Formats: sequence, structure tokens, C-alpha cells
Amino acid sequence: MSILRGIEEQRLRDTHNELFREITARRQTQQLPSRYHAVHLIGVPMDLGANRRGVDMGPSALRIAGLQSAIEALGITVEDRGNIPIELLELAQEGDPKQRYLHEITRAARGLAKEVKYAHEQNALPVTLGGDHSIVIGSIAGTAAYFRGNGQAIGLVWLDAHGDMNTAETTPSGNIHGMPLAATLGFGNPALTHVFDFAPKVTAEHCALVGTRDLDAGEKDLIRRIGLRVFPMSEVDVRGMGAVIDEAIEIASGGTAGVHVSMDIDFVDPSEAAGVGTPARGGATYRESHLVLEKIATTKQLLAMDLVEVNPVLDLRNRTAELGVELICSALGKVIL
Ligand SMILES: [Mn+2]
Repeated sequence: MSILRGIEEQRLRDTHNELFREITARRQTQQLPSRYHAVHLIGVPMDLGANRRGVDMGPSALRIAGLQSAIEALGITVEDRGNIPIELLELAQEGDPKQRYLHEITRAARGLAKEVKYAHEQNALPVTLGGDHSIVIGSIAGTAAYFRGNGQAIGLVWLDAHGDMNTAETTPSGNIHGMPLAATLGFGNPALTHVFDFAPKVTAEHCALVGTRDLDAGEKDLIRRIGLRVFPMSEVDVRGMGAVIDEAIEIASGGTAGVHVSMDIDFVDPSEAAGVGTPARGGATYRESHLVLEKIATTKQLLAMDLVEVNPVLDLRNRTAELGVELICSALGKVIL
């Protein structure tokens, strides 16, 4: 009698578990916009735009942390497209000290732009792995060019401790990874602003910067001049991350085909993400970071994602790359229940 009951209970448990797995899997894969049938991973081992070495190993660190299998576990098909070839810093020409390695960064941006546009053409959602933040000049150009072909604008949510709103005229460092948002919005050297021969890639009205806590004087001027909506950490403190990201998504998705998310891992507080080139205290917590990307997934507006500035040389046991993998999965629809 008790044996039979035991078998019966086991069977019920099995059925329940199976149903639970099915429901979870269905929920997880429902979060991508319906046009996407797969994810393309594109690595860009670039550190020419940064002032500290090591972010060129970011794509490897993310792959070693199990990125592909983690996305596949969500029921999503993944194609790893490999890396965009990048010249070694030792062999590249530094050129103008106000925009160091401009030639090589521009060349890489064009290559990445083609690869990202190709992903959209294949109905695959491109996930670009950095590399320093200068590379997203290319990824956003690819997303913008594809949707421009359909007569549609794109929105942009920029998650970053910094503004990345410098130009060669305002930069204190000459590092191009401090310029990609300005270039995307049409400000700076034409080599950076005019990938695919059009600018801007995104207009300020469809763009939101979230998590900011460190801006240069020239960046503040440009932000005010064009009326770019910035949600600094001080606003997050008062309103909460949930309300802030809701408004940011509204800005980026209103009247656009959807949202390109560009995430500098230094958005997250250095206590959780030590392996970054330019750490800044007072960043998003672990849960706030997940919340941001979970909310983006829930809206089904995600068109493309960049995860950049992971620096394994400065990391502890690859923890920052592991966090990067988790955050990408949240953006692609992973939920706790
Ligand atoms: Mn950045």
C-alpha cells in the first residue's frame, strides 16, 4: 500500500516537474521580440580605445564563463560568429593624441557594423562582446542601418558609469572609448559618426543614459545643449531603479523599432564588478542590474545588446565575466520563476 502510494506520489511529482519546466521554458523564450529566432555572438577583442590594457580579453572571458550554453539553456539557438579581427596595440598607429588609434578603431567599427547588420538580416539578435566601449560605434551603426532600411528609427539605452559623450575637442584623455555615445548621436570626427555614411545613428529624443556618476565638463555641456535625458545615480537613489528604467525604456521605445542596449559593465558597482577598466564607486547593485535587464526583456523591445569593458586582468577569478553572462541572460528573458 505504502509502496503504491510512493509510486503514485513520485509520478505526480514528475508530472509537476515536467509541467514546471515547460512553463518556465515557454516564459523564457517569450521575452525576445518575435522577429528574432536566434542570437549571434560577436566578439571584438579591442583595447585601443581604452587607457588600461586587458579589455581585449573580455570576449574570451565571457566565452569561458559559459555564455553560449547559458543562452542555449533558455531555449534560444546561438551562433558564435567569432571575433572581428583587431590589430595589436603594439603594431597599430597611435596617430592624433586627441583621438588615439582612430584609424584602427574606425576600421573595426566598419567590420562590426556589417556583422551586426547581417545578424538582423538573418533575424538573429546580435550580442556584441567587448572590448572597450569604442566598438559600439560599429554595433549601433549596424542596428541603425538595418532598421533605417525599413524606414524606422531605433532607440538606445546606455548603461554606464560615464557619459562617453566626449569628442576630440573636449576629451581629457584622447581615449576614444570616452566618445562612442557622442559619435552615435552625430558629434565628433566624421570617421566615427559616419559609419555606413549617415548620421546620427540615434537622435537624442530616443536615447537615455542610465547609472551615470562621472561626467567631464565638456560632456555636461554637450548633454545640456542637445537635451539628452540622463538618469544619474542620484536620481536612482531617490526614485528607485525600477521607475528610472521604466522611463528610460519609454524614451527609447516610443516611435522606434525597438531598443539597442549598450552596457558598460562599470554600470555595476565595483564591489560586484571589479574587472573593469574605469571603476567608479556608487554604481548599481547586483539586483538593480538584473532588474534593469529583466525589465527590458519584459517589454520585448530588445533589438541588440553590447556588453563591454570586461577586463579579466583586473578581475577576481573571472567573476565580472560571470556576472556579464548572467546579465545577458536576463536581457534575453531569463526569469527566476
Ligand atoms: Mn562606457
